[in-house]
Amino acid sequence: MRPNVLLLSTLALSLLLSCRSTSTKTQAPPPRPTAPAWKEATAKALRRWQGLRFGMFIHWGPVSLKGTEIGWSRGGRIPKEVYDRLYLKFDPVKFDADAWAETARRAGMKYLVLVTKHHDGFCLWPTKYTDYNISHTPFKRDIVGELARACRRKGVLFCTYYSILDWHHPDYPTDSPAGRKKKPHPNMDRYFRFVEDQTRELIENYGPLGTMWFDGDWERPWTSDLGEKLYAFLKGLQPDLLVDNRLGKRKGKRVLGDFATPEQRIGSFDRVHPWETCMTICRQWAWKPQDKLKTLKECLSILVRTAGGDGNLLLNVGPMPDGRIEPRQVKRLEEIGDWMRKYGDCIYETRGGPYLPGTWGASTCKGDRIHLFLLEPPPKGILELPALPVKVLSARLLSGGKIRFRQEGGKLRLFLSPSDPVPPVLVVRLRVEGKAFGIPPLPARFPSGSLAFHRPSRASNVFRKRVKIYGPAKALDDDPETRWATDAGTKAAWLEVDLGSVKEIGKVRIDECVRYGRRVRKFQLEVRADEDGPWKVLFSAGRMGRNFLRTFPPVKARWIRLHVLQAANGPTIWEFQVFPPGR
Ligand code: FHN
Repeated sequence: MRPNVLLLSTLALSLLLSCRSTSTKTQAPPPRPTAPAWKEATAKALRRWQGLRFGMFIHWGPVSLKGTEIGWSRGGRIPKEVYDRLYLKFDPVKFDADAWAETARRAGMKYLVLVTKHHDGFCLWPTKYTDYNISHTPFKRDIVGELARACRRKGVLFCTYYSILDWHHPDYPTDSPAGRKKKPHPNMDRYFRFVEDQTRELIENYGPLGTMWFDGDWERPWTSDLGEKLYAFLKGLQPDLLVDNRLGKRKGKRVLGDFATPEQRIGSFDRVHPWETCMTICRQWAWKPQDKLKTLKECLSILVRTAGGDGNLLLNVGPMPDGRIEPRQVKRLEEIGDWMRKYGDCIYETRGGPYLPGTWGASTCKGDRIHLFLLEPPPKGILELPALPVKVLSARLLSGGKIRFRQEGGKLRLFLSPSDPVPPVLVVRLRVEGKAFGIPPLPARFPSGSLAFHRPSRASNVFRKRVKIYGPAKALDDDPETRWATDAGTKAAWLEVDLGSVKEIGKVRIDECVRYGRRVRKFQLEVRADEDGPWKVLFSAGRMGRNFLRTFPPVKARWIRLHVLQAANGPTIWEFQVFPPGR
């Protein structure tokens, strides 16, 4: 049979073309490494989650039968063998997932994080990977599953907490109390597979989840490598799953995770890195009879200052052994919800600032609106703030009453006459020209004018050498919420400031932190004009206290030293300010 010339020539031509194309086409550059598939999904999920602003944290388990702290009381206040058998009696017959989800919704909480497994290893879902779980209790029902479905019915985003630290599991190396004991035959490789199996179970059976909150990264057996491996594993299962920063070691520059988790404190103002403060509504994470419940004012103050810092608030409840959230906690959450029903628009989908949060209050912004949350009525009804760099078009006291404003001379003055009775938080809405989020963050107070402001300093002692938090600079920053602190038992200490050049001074203001009592018994102010010269005592005094002011004949000096000679305990100073004569 004659060969098909046309076919052969076609083949030859295409072969030639492909060779030519290879030889003539410039080599395509190697593909640039593309962002992982989950990067975009995570970024979108983060923006959505940040807009939710307020969530419920739930710490619960058989330990509620004892009213002691989950995980931590195992092998401590509760003998291990007793703690580990509590599940055999755990029968929360009044558990009603819809009631919990409704309580969260009514509180204005847009998401809910349930502790599915804490450090004690007990699992609130019928996991296939250990019998130490809810299906082996008298209650048997799947708490995680029921709550996940209830949250979806109520429009509350369901999220989970999972402790990578597990003092109960035989393969995890450490044991109670508090990880101080060692297990006889640990196997971290096998334990890591257990963690992968369980987290997959949670995502596949109850997901998609909003966030997966990990905890327990601080113990040695867990490593950043394991964290990175698990993070990638989870993103592979659910690309838009948000994971907190407790899979890594939270040290150094590269912190693994999608959001930071300041705990029992309000995180610092940060519009760049997402963060969420977790805080207990009482004192203990898990149920504790007669625990101290935060007031409504305390809860609202935490909420507005967290949102004002551009963070989310995860407020924790610890349900009772019968499955109910304690009625007085439900009532407090309902009160918060009343406030959120009025002012939620000033919290949800907002960004923190432009005025930095503090003891005065906080601010959030959205579009051309700035919301000010004042935690105390301003003296004489006049609030003075540094002027905004944009025109203020209007002001309204949303919490009731009249308000006028004037922005001139570098100041924004608000003249308020709040309605009676004064609400726990005064809420002001400003409309400004342009996008409020474009206004660079600014302090809500005026610079003191202190010559020592942010000047180089040193001290004879700093509390546990934690210079970043308690160093002398914290008394020179005009921030009434930061302080220089010294170690307990310190009876004498000094703080020295270099003004940078010889300056004429005539007045000091010293604000002692008296939270722990007026500790300073005797102190003196010393100056010198040159670094090696003798210190000259300007004046001596006994007690210091809050807002200590002293003027003195003008003197020229470059170095100033606040020298505490006698103290009942470690002196601690909110602010040390130095002024020219006549200030
Ligand atoms: O040890 C836990 C504690 O019990 C609680 O779960 C908190 C919540 O963030 N996390 C750990 C302490 O940092």
